[in-house]
Amino acid sequence: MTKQQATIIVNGSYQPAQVTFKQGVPAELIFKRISGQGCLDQVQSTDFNFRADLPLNEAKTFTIDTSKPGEYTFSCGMDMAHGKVVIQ
Ligand SMILES: [Cu+2]
Repeated sequence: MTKQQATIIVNGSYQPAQVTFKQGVPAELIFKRISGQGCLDQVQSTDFNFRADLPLNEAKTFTIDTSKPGEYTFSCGMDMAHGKVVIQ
């Protein structure tokens, strides 16, 4: 079974703001912040239990549990900008 990956560019917003993974296939969600725009220097998800700084121009990778289908959210550190992970 291959690994799936999705990269989200953080550039004042999440681009894209929604990614989709297949259920049951190991997944990595990668954030790369390329500008100081907005308040997106931290990313967090209570659904996936992560919170981390996003250093400028560095890829930050999170392993995602894809065992349960559904819609999961992440946001900036202040919960103002939002994104979604769909597992199906
Ligand atoms: Cu924010």
